[in-house]
Amino acid sequence: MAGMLGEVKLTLVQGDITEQRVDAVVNAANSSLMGGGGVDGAIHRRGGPEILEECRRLRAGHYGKGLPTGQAVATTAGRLPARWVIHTVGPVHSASQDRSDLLASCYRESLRVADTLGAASVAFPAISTGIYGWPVDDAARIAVEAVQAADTRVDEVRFVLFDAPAYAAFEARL
Ligand code: AR6
Repeated sequence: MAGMLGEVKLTLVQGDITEQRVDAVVNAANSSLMGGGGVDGAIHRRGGPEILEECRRLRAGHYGKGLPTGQAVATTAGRLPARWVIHTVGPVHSASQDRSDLLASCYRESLRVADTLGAASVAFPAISTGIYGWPVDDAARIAVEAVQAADTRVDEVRFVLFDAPAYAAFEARL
């Protein structure tokens, strides 16, 4: 499914983010930037060791304390069919605290980094909806609103949803 969201072409795909032919794929990382499960695991597995090498250099430099939640940083995409991986750290869902703005910030900051790279197409997973426990309906609302509100030169934003319920949640928001 595809449509326009302001000036941005928005595409929904059910599938694996590591297979996307786009300029940049976004990784649902953690602050350590040292890999993990879910999307993060898949990206490092298929992208190969070059990505982790660059993450290590980031940790040795500007990101000595790790990448803060809601921020984003780019590395090579290694062997993936994309040019860059933009790593962002979603918030862990909390029932007692509203962390929505941190989740929106992941989308905003990833698009800002994409602009600095000159990336025209960017694929996002449903950040925070796996291990970090965010209910997918709410995460879809936040993601779509954040992309809609973003001031970006990116032409195409692709949401890549792993399963049918996540796809349906995003479809309902468009
Ligand atoms: N392609 C697209 N979507 C996927 C893929 C894939 N290959 N694999 C899983 N998903 P998660 P989070 C979906 O857990 O919640 C890691 O350990 C998945 O079904 O990857 O932000 C990191 O290192 C879910 O809908 O990310 C962090 O520690 C969505 O992607 C932590 O997990 C996000 O699930 C981040 O947790």
